[in-house]
Amino acid sequence: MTSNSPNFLLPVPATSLQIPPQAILQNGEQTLRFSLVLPTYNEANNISDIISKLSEILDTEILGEYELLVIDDNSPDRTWEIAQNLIPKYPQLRVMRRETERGLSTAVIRGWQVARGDVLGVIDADLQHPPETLLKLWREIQRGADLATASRHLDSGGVSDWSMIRRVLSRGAQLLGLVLLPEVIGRVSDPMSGYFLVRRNALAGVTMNPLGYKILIEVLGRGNIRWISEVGYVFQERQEGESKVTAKQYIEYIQHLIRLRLSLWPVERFLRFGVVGFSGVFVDMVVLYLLHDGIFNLPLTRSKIIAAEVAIINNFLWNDIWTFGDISTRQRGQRQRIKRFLKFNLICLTGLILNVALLNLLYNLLGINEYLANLMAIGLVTFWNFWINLKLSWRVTEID
Ligand SMILES: Nc1nc2c(ncn2[C@@H]2O[C@H](COP(=O)(O)OP(=O)(O)OP(=O)(O)O)[C@@H](O)[C@H]2O)c(=O)[nH]1
Ligand SMILES: [Mg+2]
Repeated sequence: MTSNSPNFLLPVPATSLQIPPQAILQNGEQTLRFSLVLPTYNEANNISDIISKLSEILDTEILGEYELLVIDDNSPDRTWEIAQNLIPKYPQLRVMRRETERGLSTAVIRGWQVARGDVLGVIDADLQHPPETLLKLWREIQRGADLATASRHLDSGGVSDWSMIRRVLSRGAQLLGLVLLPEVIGRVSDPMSGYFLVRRNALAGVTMNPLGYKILIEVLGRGNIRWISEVGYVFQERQEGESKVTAKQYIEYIQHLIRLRLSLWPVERFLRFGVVGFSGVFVDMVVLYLLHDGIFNLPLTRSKIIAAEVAIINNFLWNDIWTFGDISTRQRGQRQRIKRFLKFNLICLTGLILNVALLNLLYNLLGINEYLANLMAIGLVTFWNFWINLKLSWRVTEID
C-alpha cells in the first residue's frame, strides 16, 4: 500500500526558522483564515480521531477556510502514512514527514512556515487538548486578540490525572521561568501550554530559535504580542499512545529559558555601548590635556566641562551610527537626530549626578574603599545610562 499510494506529502522547508510575513502560496492557492498544526510522534491510534473531531468542530464555523497540518517526525508507527491516507476524506488536511529534523517545537514552526492561514495555531494530537476549546480560542482571536491560549491554571482549567510529582515539577518549572524571564513567563497563567492560536502578523519575519517542548515561550518572547486572551481547559488523560515527556524535556526547558534570556537582553548592544564609553574616556582625557595644559592653559573646571561635553558628542555620534544604528536609520532627519542628542546629553548629565551620589553612598555610608566604590558607581551608572538611552533616546517605535 505504501509504495503505490499517492504522495501528498508537503516538502520540509530547508530555510531558517523564520515565519513568513505572508503565506507562501503555490499556483492557484488562496490564503486561508486559519492553519492549525498538529505535531505528531507515534500517534497512529489517535490521528484519525482527532482529525475527524477537529474537522467537525471547525466546519461549523469556518468551513473551507482552514487547514490542518500534521507534522510528523517519521514516526515508527507510521502516523504520517495514516494521516496521508485521510487526505481524500479531509481535503483541508496536509501532512509533512520530517526525516532528518526532530523535536516538537521545530515541528510546529515548520508547519507554520508552510501554512496558508492568517491565524496560526497548535494543538497536541493525542486528544489531551479538548477540541471543543478550539472555538473559544478562535473567537478570542476574532475579538482582536493577538494570541489566544488555553490555560490549565484558570478557574475553569485543570489537570485531570497528574501525579503530585508532575504537578510540582510543572509549577517549579513555571517558577524558575518567572525568575529568569519575568516579562515573558509572567504574561500568561499557563506558559507551558501547547494549545494556542496566534496571529501571523504578530510573528511576521520573526526568526524562532526554540528548544524542546515549550513553543509558547518562544512566541511570547520573540513575537510582537500585545493583546493576550486566555481560555480555561482541563488537560485530559491520554487514552492512546505514549507520552514522550522525559527528564530531557526539563533540561531542554532550562536551556531554552537561558537562551531566550540572553537573546532578549541586548548583550551585543550593551558591549558596543561600553566600547563607545571607553572611547569617550580617551577623548575626555586628550581634550582636557589640550585645554588645560597643552595649548590653551584654561582653568581646570572650565577645561573639564568642555572636555566632558566633547566626549558626550563623541559618544553620541558613535552610538547613533553604531550602537543604535539600526534604530537611528528608522528615525531619519536632522530634527530627530538633534532630539536624540539632547536626550542623550540630559541622560548623561543625570548619570553624572547619580554617579556622585552613589560614590558618596557607597563610601560614606557603607564604608567601601573609595576607588572600589567609584568603580561600582561607574558600572551601575553605565547600566542606567544604557537602559534609559535605549528606552528614551533610541526608542524603537512601532510605526514600521
Ligand atoms: N513532530 C513531533 N511531535 C512530537 C514530538 N514529541 C512529541 N510530539 C507530539 O507533541 C504532542 C505533545 O507531546 P506529548 O508527549 O503528548 O506531551 P504532553 O502532552 O506534554 O505529555 P503527556 O501528558 O505525558 O502526554 C503530541 O501530539 C506528540 O505526538 C517530536 O519530537 N516531534
Ligand atoms: Mg500528551
